[in-house]
Amino acid sequence: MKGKIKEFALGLGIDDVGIASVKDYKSPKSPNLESIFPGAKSLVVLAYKTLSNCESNNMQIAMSGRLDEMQFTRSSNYRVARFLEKELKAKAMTVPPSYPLHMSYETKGTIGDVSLRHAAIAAGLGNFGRHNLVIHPKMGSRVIFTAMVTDLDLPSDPPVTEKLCTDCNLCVESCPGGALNEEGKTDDMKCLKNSQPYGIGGAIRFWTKFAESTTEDQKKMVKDVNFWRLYQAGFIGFQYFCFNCFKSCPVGQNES
Ligand code: B12
Repeated sequence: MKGKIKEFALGLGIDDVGIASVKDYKSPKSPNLESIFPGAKSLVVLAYKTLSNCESNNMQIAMSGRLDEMQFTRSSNYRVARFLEKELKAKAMTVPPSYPLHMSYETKGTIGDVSLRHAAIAAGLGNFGRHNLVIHPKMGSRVIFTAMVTDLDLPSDPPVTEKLCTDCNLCVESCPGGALNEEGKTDDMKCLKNSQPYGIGGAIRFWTKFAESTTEDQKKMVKDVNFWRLYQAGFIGFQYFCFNCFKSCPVGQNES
């Protein structure tokens, strides 16, 4: 069964596939999988090597690469889930690769319904590095993940036991916001300020100022580039302006 799933997924051009039994998925901050999918037994996790766009200092090019990847990864996730349902007569639910995210004062939109890093680790696709990203044994840090929850009773793939992070500290040094200074924790707000300057924080600041301004100043505010950038980020979804921790990691960069 696992072989059939992997053969189908790899045939779509997905770089790697791992399978985790729900028993081995341990993400303390995420909701229980049973609350999402009663009777869930396994996770199928797909790994994709990202393009070199993230290296560009041109943020339109960098983000456009991510959008290409997200389009391919989302459609691949759907196709694998359909394969499970149609060919293997399983029940499968895809999980959000990025958004929608649960919005609440407690989580501030920083906790996914399924943690893809914890799922990837449980599925034998790598382990955490100093940047709190999952490093894949061959592809390194420049991987993104999608996954689906299924009712197929499948055993987990073997975990990656060797340490993949080389402790070079380049990710920590290259973070403009100091978001990685504390080991084992990403300071989300410090990261967000730099990586998504036109995200929710920027939108709240803009609209608060807008509400307090005169009609004349409001007219000026919507003709300002700050508003145009917020507008663009709004329809893109999340527009990243920083990929430093992701691109600075040297692990696996000599492999294709
Ligand atoms: C919300 C979110 C964010 C938020 C909050 C991040 C966070 N603290 O989790 C912000 C906006 C800051 C963010 C930033 C980025 N993100 Co993000 N993000 C997510 C999302 C949607 C949910 C993450 C989540 O649920 N976190 C909450 C819980 C699960 O995390 P946690 O238990 O607190 O664990 C944290 C630490 O405790 C630590 N940790 C936990 N256990 C252990 C154990 C050990 C041994 C160690 C060392 C660390 C460690 O790691 C976590 C980081 O803070 C996921 C997609 C998904 N659904 O999983 C993508 C995801 C995690 N992001 C991803 C990426 C690529 C990024 C960025 C590089 C952005 C970019 N430009 O591409 C940065 C990297 C920031 C970083 N170095 O941590 C990828 C990671 C791929 C990978 N190779 O690991 C994911 C999986 C998206 C995907 N589809 O692939 N992200």
